[in-house]
Amino acid sequence: MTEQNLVYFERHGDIGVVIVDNPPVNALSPGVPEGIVKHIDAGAADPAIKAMVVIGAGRSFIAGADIRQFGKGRPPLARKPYDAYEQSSKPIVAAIHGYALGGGLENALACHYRIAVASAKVGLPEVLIGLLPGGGGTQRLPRLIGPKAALDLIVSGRHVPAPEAAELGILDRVVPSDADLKLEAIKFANEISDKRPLRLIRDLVAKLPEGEDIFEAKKKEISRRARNQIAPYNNIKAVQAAVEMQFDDGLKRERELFEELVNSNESKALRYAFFAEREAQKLPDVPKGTPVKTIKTAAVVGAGTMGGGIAMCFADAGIPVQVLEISEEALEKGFERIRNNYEVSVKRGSLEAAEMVKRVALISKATAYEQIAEADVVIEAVFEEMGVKQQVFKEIDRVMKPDALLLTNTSALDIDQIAEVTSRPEKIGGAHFFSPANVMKLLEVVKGAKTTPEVTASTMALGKLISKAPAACGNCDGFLANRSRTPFNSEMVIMLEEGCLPEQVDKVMVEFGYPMGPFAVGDLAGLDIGYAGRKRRAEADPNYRTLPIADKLVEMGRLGQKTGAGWFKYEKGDRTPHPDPIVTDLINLMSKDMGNTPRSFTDEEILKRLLFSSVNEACKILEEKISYRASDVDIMWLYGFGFPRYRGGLMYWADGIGVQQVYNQIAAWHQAYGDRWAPSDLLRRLADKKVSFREAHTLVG
Ligand code: T1G
Repeated sequence: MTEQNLVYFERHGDIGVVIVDNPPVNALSPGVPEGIVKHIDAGAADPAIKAMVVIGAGRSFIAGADIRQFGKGRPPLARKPYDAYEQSSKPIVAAIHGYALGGGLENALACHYRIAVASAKVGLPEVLIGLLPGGGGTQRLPRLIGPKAALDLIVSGRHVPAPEAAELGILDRVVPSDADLKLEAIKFANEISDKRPLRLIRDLVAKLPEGEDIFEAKKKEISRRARNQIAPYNNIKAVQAAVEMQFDDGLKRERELFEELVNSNESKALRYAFFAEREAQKLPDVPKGTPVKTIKTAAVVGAGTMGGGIAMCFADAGIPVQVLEISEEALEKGFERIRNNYEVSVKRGSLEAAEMVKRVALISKATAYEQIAEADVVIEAVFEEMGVKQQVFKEIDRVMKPDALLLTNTSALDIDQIAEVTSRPEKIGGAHFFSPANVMKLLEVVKGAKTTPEVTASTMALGKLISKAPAACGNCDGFLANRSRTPFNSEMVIMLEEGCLPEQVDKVMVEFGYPMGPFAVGDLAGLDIGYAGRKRRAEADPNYRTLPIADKLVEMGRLGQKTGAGWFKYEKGDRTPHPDPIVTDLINLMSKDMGNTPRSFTDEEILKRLLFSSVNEACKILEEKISYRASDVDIMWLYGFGFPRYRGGLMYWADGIGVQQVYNQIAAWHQAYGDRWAPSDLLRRLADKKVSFREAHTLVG
């Protein structure tokens, strides 16, 4: 698209309107800033124009710089929009709908006034892609709303709804969401057209609150989640510059701090993850534009931990949801758990009490299948046993309206075996939530053999509707996420047989960036869950590699936090995992009984033994076409297993090491440990042809 039709100008009386039209989100792609400068400068020089409005065409204001352009060595702009706005002799109003994010909000902050519709959101989310606001946002926002409020927005990267933005002082006026924004903005421009002096944020002073070191406090606050990262700290330094320096010096400091980030591995990985999440929406076997089912009401069968969490996802999205349980007692227990979950959020301050009341009111009880018949979607979330699930599906098949989505939350069981007991297998798919369902963002969308593209597309759209990160896969034991994780779960226990200890493994993985170590996670989830899965697989596969140490713990009644002891021991009321000499002795004893001589492990070996085993399994999953592409594996690992986002994802991280090196190491472990380490055929071919994991699907055909 040429500059001409990316940004154009309209006259409305003596108000000039500059319209940015770069679908889908009006990113500041090449030609857009140039077009803005051209029209603003022309309007400022035109005697017939007394004020101007900048507005976005389509569904949004400007959503920020074009993230795809970073790293392409784009020459700096001859003249920036921010300078054009501030040097204009006439007032300029930024009119915001949809989003004003990053460079978009920075454009608005350089204007003289800001008006928005109530449904709009603004923010400086650059830290989420490992950057910082590089268009003056770190210097203007602290001057406009104070350094403390600015620090919160810039370091969190959160989107701020227009009403809150007005309260903070970012917006001068908020109009109803259904108002004609252009008209309102023109009216506002007429009102202020003669107002002088023109107010510029650069002329304000960012005053620190008395007696508070907000910067040290913020560093302390983020220290755990910002481990191993630089962007959050550079954002803090940039805001500090707004307090300590003159505006233009602060801009220079902002630029220096930005340049430190733009080519960092952290930002490249975070930008990769941003696009991987969007790439996951593109399903090669589901044509673009496949009709999706509109979801206005939902039902969940099962009021257990998962069922309750899933119901909360709908309520959080403002969708009425029924929860069906045959027993009143189980239903009440489920509702109690839902209320408790919300109360925890209210206590933590992340949810207003009034909002909790609204959401709880959206969740209703059902004790008979007939009551949920009219729901647009039903999600089965009952006990993980095939017979039980098939019985539920016979019932929902009997009662649900013909065009309802019938989804199962099973984490591993065969979707086709569930679908085959119904009269409409084509309407059935998997919607696998991760525990806790109301918190974890991943939604694994599983296609059965007969699942239609419409059902898959509708389930993916449902995922976005309830603010999840959906990613699709085919049907196999464990689907994509859990199947790719299974070798990791085995390898971590097998290493104990060789002399490693749970606390050493957990330390390595926490230092790598996981919020919790895998053994502590097991204790949190409950060790009996994995035990049942291992028993099922051992029955099905005589060659299944059992994990005697893990089984022994469960047989000793050490199920994890819920019994006060598992891999670690726990003091009453304290979730902190403590190494337990009983477990150390058990490991040493069983390792000796296996004829092993305990040896030491380097941190690198521990990390690669765990992650390479899953990379190899992911290659098998890609080879079997259960997954479309490696970046979907990354989405599963980022959102399902807490893989550190600033490392991009499992396959992105492996690419950082190199396919050949990964292959060589796996081949060596194949020699040392036998078949479980046999390199997948696809991995061998990738190494032979020097193809990256991210391009692996090109060899799958
Ligand atoms: N650059 C390039 N492409 C973008 C983009 C961006 N900033 N934002 C979205 N897209 C693409 C996206 O990949 C997808 O493409 C399509 O638009 C729809 O997006 C100088 C340095 C605005 C909340 O971080 O948060 O400004 O898949 O599916 O769910 O200081 O997009 O269709 O091919 O996400 O409605 C700061 C990033 C940049 C905002 C809309 N801005 N975008 O969500 O749609 S750095 C951001 C979003 C910066 C300055 C600094 C979301 C959204 P495709 P979507 P959505």
